[in-house]
Amino acid sequence: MANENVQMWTELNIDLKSHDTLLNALGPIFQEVYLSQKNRPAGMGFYDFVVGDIHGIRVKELREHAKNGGKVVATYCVFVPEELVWAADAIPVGLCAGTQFSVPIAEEVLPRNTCALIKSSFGFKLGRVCPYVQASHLIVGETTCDGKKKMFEMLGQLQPVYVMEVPNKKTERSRELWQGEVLAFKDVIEKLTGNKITAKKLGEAIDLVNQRRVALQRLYNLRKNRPVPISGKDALLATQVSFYDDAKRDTQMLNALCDELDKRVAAGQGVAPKNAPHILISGSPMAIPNWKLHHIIESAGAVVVCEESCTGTRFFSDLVKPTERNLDAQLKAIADRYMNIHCACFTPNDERPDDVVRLAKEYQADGVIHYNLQFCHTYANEAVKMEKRLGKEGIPLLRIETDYSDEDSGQLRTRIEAFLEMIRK
Ligand code: BJ8
Repeated sequence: MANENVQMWTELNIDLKSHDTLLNALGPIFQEVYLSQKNRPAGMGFYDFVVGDIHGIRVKELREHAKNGGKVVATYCVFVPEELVWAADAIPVGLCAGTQFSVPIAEEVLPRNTCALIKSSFGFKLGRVCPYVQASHLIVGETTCDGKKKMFEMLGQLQPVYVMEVPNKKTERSRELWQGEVLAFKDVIEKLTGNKITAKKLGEAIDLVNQRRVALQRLYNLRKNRPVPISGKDALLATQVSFYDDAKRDTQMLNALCDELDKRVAAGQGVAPKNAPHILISGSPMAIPNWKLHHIIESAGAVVVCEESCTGTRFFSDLVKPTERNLDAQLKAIADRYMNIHCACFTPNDERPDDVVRLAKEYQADGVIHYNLQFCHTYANEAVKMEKRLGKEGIPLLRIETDYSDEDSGQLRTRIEAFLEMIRK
């Protein structure tokens, strides 16, 4: 198997030496952050397996698909409507870029004062260490932030890239622009795959993705219980895996995990005492293996019960509304659903603080930690607004700005412990 993988990675033009270093570093981190947890749901065994074989079976499945004439479409943002990809019999893969490993590689080209997510993404391609990037036939970018926009220009010199224009406002004119973008994306995918997207295929794809969203909603709803039946780290991992696993299998595994959590809740069984502080994290997405903040919070005795982020509620809260099976109505429903993602790239974006207040109440969070990646101006700015808004609501907030390195871990730990001490009173 290991040899099979090496052969596959070689065919994908992976830098094997560098890739070995990456995988060898991941094992001990996963052991420390995940496998050391006590009283985990048995259903997490699947996710442990997925991480243990992170560049193995799934990449092999994508390769098989490609050998049979199928296409793989990689994305970096939850704005890209994956339904259109599935409907053309292609496979979408949400690329993760949560490791410091690829940051120095990117810094040889990109300005250092670029957010870690962008640097990590670009470093994966430049360093040829990610088989998912290498296995994809098209990378779909978006214009959500300036750093990404310019990075996609450079990425386009190394691999085929298509960029969707995400509007910055939520006006009627912006909605029209976005509908046009969704339509244009349909054409791009049809051209790439040679497959026509029909109303029947699109209807099936909408159902497929909606079912996964419903399963994630179920998982998150279970986190509203006290004691909470699953750690924030485990829930985050299950969400992160949803970005690149097969959607049908992923839905099944999520529902199996939720069945187990239902029983835990009925038995009053949790991963932390009832009085452990419950924390809501709001802000930038956390891609595998960015588990830093959750690990610090949960090592300090609190539990993360919700993430208002694109690796959290923004990924699955809204479904594509059911429509009659006709392409125009379906494409409009898709465009509407995606325009409702309250990313900080929008101005104004008052819906996001509203969401955080609502979620903090729904999840009975004792405090909110606003997390933004260093050099991400949109989320850093919204942190200021969030602080004012939550202050008015009497919800304690801690603002954290960090990157993927471990350099500030000690300092973060001290600040988080002090915050937990304050909300415990
Ligand atoms: S919809 S949050 S996934 S853009 S952290 S790269 S914004 S400088 S990640 Fe995002 Fe889509 Fe929005 Fe979600 Fe830029 Fe900020 Fe970096 Fe960011």
